[in-house]
Amino acid sequence: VVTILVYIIKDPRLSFDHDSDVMIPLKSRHRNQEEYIDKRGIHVVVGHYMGDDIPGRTTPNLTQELLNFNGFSPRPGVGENGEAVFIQSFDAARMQQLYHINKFNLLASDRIALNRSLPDVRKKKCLERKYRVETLPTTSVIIVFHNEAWSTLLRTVHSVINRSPRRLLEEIILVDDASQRSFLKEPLEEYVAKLPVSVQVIRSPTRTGLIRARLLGAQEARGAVLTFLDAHCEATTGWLEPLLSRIAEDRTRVVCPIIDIIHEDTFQYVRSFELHWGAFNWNLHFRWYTLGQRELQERRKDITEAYRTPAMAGGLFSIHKDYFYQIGSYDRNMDVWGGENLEMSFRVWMCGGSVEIAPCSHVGHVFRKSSPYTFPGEGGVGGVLYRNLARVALVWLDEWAHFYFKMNQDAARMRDSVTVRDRQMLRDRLACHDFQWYLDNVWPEHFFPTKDGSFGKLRNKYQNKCLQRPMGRTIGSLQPTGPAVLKECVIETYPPQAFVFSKKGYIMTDESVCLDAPDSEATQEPQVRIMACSEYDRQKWSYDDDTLLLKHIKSGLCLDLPSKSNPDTLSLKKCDSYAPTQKWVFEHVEWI
Ligand code: LR7
Ligand code: MN
Repeated sequence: VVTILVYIIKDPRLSFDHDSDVMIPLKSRHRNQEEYIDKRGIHVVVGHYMGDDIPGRTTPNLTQELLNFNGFSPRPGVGENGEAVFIQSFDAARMQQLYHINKFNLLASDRIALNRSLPDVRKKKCLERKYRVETLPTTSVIIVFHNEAWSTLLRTVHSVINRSPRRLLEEIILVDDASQRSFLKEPLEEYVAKLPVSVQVIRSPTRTGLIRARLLGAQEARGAVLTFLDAHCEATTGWLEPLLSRIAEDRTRVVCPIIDIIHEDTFQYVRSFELHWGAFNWNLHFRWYTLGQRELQERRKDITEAYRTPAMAGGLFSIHKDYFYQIGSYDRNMDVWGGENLEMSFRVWMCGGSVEIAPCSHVGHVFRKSSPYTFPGEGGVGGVLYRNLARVALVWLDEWAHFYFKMNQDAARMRDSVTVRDRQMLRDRLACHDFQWYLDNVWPEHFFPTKDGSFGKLRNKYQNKCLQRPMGRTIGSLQPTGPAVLKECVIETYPPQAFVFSKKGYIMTDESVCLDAPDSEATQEPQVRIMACSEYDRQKWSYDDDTLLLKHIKSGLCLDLPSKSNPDTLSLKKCDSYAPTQKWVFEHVEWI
């Protein structure tokens, strides 16, 4: 369950670093918890409480009373300026108990003011940009939620009210997707009635999922633009103008902010990277990857300019209301969670619009490692998610739908249980481009097989084993990089042993990792590894069908078995067409 729901998440450069506060580290009693005495002499416990990991606490003790308890009690100064909140050891048990409710540190969130201050994380250049507010369209901010915490939901609302020009903020629409918490009923309505901006609460009588909940909200919206946010966000200064001004220039743009990180343990506001865009892997799971070459070039000219992205994360974006309906709103047959972000990204791109990121707009989001709510529907979380993704594939992926189902047994099982006629008709009606066009034009850096590259296994003739990429991409880790190793060939389609040999000479596989070796000048014995695809020459290879040699173009050396001095990874040696260890067979795998 956990891995399915994981999105980016941690770039080591971003991970929360509290070393600077540490005076005396202490040995913690729990695996996922750090304790120390800080500079002020206070005993600090930093929880990384991932619920079930805590020994002796496999079943969270969540009583109805606890779930309905709104413990919100802010303490002056806590978390101001986006700073981290530390919970002291005498509150650790409470923190642990509350963590399970929303899968973030609720106790920390409840101690932070609803209108806390945040740093202005924008690049200096962004401050020089002037927007003519009177010329921008108004927006309705739509926030859907299911059993959200009081403090995170209302901090989202307050941050929007406090940091949006009043003229532009038509209203806020809260859509309650059948929450069961009593404080989200009348108390919420009473609270929002006193706010200086119109805030409506719309209730779905039954659990409908975030996709249909957003449609309910959109239906009531009066603003010219719809701006969607998750229910645990914080908007920073100047967030709205960059989004609306792009849409004012061109209604067919769907614009996302930079999504910063609100740390799930400390609620620290952590600025996120700007050199990434959104895309997806062979499982159709959303990923952040390094920006494409074209966009990197463009950004050198002006770092404040919005840039294109192949896909959006899904939760935070603005879209013109008329365009939202013109382009087919959402697929209302998608349930609960997942897939709608790629569905909308493909649809918008392929049917004439664009999806982009405005780097001067920053909004924080609480990223969690697991989901706190149920996934009603057959098959639980997997069933729901893969039914949604099967719909995406069947409507938008053309030949690659076949590839998708081949690589993903979970999705393949759902294939026959979904009907997508209405969405296919929409695609016809809008006369959209095909997926080939999308790959060529929107995401030329992709690592999917195409008709003019080869796709298959790379078998070493001497050892009779196959190249395999490093495994796993566990929670918080980045792309699966590491040594290039040979493993027993798996007969069936096995994604870790499937490689695309592109026309440009890259040998790449899922998660955008490539066979890589440094230039010969760089080291005595060049190391072959699987690294993030970079489009550098060091990742270019050429294969000779006759000699079966696989040559690293930059060094002029050939791929060989590991050497004695470096037994853990493949090596490059002087090319020798008589050397049996240098013979590679590229075994074609059918993907269409
Ligand atoms: O049944 C549900 N009903 C709901 O109203 C399930 C969820 N929801 C609400 C929920 O309370 C929350 O406000 O929908 C919102 C999104 O749910 P999350 O916060 O559990 O989702 P997420 O942040 O894990 O997931 C990302 O992908 C989702 C795929 O369906 C949605 O597009 C989310 O909006 C999206 N979030 C973001 O894009 C924030 C940045 C994440 C990244 C990368
Ligand atoms: Mn979210």
